Amino acid sequence: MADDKSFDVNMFLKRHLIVKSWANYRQLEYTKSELIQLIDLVTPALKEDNSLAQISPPVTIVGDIHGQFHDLIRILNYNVPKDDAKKKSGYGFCNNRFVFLGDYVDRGSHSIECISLMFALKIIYQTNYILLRGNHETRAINYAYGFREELVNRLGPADGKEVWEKFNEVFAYMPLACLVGEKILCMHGGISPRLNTLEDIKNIDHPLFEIGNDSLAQDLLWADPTDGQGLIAVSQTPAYPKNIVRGLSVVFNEAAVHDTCKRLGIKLIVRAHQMIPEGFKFFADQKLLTIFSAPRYMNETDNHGATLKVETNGRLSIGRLRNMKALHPNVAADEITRGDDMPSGAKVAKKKSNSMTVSASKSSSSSNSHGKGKNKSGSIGTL
Ligand SMILES: [Mn+2]
Repeated sequence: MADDKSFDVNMFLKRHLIVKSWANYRQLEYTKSELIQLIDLVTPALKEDNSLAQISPPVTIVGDIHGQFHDLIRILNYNVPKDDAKKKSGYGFCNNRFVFLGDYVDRGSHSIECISLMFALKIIYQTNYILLRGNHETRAINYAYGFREELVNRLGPADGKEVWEKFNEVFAYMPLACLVGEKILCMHGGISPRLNTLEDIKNIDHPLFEIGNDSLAQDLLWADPTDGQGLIAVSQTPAYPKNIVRGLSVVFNEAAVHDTCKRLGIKLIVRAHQMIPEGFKFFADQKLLTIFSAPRYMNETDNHGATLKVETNGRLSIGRLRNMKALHPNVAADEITRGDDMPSGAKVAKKKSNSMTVSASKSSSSSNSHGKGKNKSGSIGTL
């Protein structure tokens, strides 16, 4: 337990990175005081990113984490050259650049670890880490889906509620979108009929304490591509009908993606927000990519995770995280269908899969592994 009076963010970070055995891993201990000091320190760093953050390649883009702390550590360590890792006492990833697409909390069992580690990295390596806001970094959602409960259980009712309030205050400072190398636009959910220019994102209030209904901010956090079925999806006209699965925001068709890319002068949209069995999925002639980075989501689905690496020369490659443990044997089929994070019409593989395939090759494909045989990456082309 840390000494409350002398919060040291470097020591706090270190505590999250030294895990002797994942087999016996339970959880870190936190005090109200250190979490509040962490939040106070990260607030100005997040504020500086504005509503539309910007970062240059090389950068790794990461999708939903959802309290899966072990998988977050795997992602951070992924593709760190061994020499680099040694030089920096095993934390070779710290100086690498990342854009996280939000949904750090809820669902999984270690939301506090995930968001705390993210904030510590943001404080220490401010310009290397862009932490976008997901729909779970909003009060009504993380009240209901686990984060508040975890804080109350681990800190006690009074401190837990106080820290939960404080976290939700700082979530308002997280940027809603990020421009990577001026050609890739990232957000958690999707595009919007209210997104006409990049200025529209820059003009959103920052901090944003109320997302608002039928707003650009709500669509950036919540929208989904249509599932490819029906007339709307194949229409040549941009369309943004109501998002029935989520009960708010919109879905958008392929024409809407092409139209948005053209108007904003971007080549690719990268978003998260939907569990994808393979960890990633293209839409609209590879103009939109969904990345989901929580393998074996909630220990219920057999999905892989994925990240996207963008190189300085525009080369894109998918890093894939295999799911690791066996499925929980007592999962009923209906338990895996959750409107909140489930794409409509997604096929969920329920059987255990041990094979890794590198797919979605647009050009030549290569694979390499730095993850002790557990992760693989595959080139998917160049911007
Ligand atoms: Mn989401």
